[in-house]
Amino acid sequence: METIISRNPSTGATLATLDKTPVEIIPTLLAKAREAQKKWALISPKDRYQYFVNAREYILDHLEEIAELICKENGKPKLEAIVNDILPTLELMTHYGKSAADLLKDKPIHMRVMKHKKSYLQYWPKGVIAVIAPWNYPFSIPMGEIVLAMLAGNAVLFKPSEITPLIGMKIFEIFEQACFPKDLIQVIMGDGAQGSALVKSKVDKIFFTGSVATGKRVMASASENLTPVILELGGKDPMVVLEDADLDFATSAALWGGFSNSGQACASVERIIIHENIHDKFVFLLKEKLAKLHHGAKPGEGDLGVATYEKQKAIYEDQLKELNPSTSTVVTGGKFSSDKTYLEPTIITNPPNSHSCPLENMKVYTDETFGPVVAITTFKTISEAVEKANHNNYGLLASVIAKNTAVAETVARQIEAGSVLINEVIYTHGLSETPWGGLKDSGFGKVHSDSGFYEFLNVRHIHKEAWWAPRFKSLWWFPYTEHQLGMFKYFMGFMFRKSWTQRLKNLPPMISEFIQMIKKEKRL
Ligand code: TXE
Repeated sequence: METIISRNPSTGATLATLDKTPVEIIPTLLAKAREAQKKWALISPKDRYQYFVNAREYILDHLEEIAELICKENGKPKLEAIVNDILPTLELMTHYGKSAADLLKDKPIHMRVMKHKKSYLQYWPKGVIAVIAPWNYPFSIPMGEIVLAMLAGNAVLFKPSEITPLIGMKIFEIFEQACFPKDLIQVIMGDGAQGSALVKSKVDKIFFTGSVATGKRVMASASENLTPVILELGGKDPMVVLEDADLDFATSAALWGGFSNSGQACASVERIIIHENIHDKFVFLLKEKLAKLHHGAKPGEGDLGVATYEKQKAIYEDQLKELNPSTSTVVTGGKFSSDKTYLEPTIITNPPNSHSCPLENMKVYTDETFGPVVAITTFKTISEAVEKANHNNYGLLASVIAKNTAVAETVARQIEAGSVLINEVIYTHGLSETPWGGLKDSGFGKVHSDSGFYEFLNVRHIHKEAWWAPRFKSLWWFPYTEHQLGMFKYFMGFMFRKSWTQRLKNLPPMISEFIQMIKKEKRL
């Protein structure tokens, strides 16, 4: 049997060797999931929530163990494992566990004209959802989708990243220990081969988080079965710092935005676009604060983690080798640690007094780094800041830092991104109620929020007579006649003319045509 190896990125040590799921059994897993889903869909949302209460208890009882596993397999500090991965998952289980019943209720549609009819929307689960997850937030990203999928009444086939398979197994174990019905969630262990087979397997919807290149492959392959997809891809997220910004606040925001999770977040601050008058002071302060952060001696300790995925290092090398002193200044960092487990946190900026902004033509400024690197450039006017923020293929998240929040908001409202945070960075993926998802190369569709919840549901429009309305044959049914045609022409004049006098003029002939139509023509 083929295997994948889980490694500790801080030490390189092998943590476990796991069997890959043979691709030929994926149809069987899907069939089992379908059976489990049918029964699960019959359980009320309130009763489904009780399962999540059990899952929450299990997570809290095993908090240390889960957090340590995340640190060991992903290489992030323990505080990040607890605060960024586990805490948002507990809140999501709670918020949507409680609100699912309301969200799943039928929703009436108010109609302007057809008052004698009633319309409403009825929601029902999609069926079996494929969740294909990355390694950077190996707990909170897949949990965000698995939890909502199951609360909405679906079963899940979950493929964790091959870089963090043990955390994938732990997620499965949580639901197993919380006594969720058998086969409601199943794990498919493996890499691109298993991911690709899952995409082709006729699941009912695919939630993919990962790189742009793989996202495009997933979408192309899903089109064979017309399987709907949600793509959560990368980012090159800008932070715009306006001239009035408090520099202590702004640099602390940039520090956490750029270097938490070792910069391995699609929402990391990778570009800083700062007013030229405050650039030098900002860079000085940011460097000073960065020097105070440290890597832990053991996995989970310290402020900074390591590079989770070996292959990311080649991207860092490629982007850094393009830099030279005439085009860009490496303020700090730019080298790998002696044991090569991480890139030193790196600040890059334009050379002093550079007005041509050459940095903006370089990969470190245009392409996703997904590492502990921030690239700084300056602006003179607000429109220039907006233009620079938008001059990128990605559009996931952006931040605006300023004292005057009204001005910050005018900037925010012009930035091409799925979320723009004013005086905040990154963190809204951790909120249950707010939507997450980008545009341009960052993908499409929303996760989290009520919009994200409805992504897991089919919607059926039911149309019927109002309880008080007499039943009659609709006026546009056969046969087609002169009086019928006349009546509809006057009806349009009555409904849509600009002036009320004109409208009222259409009323008598409309009624007359209607009476003649009813009296003289036998409706079929
Ligand atoms: O992603 P991949 P990787 C981006 C970021 C980073 C890059 C590398 O740009 O540099 O991804 O991460 C599975 N059909 N983000 O290489 O390869 C794969 O096994 C179906 C952004 O891990 O796209 C894994 O489970 N699935 C992101 C998942 O897809 C396939 C977070 C992602 O793998 C597949 C992480 C295929 N053909 C990385 N091939 C974010 N937006 O948060 C692979 N997979």
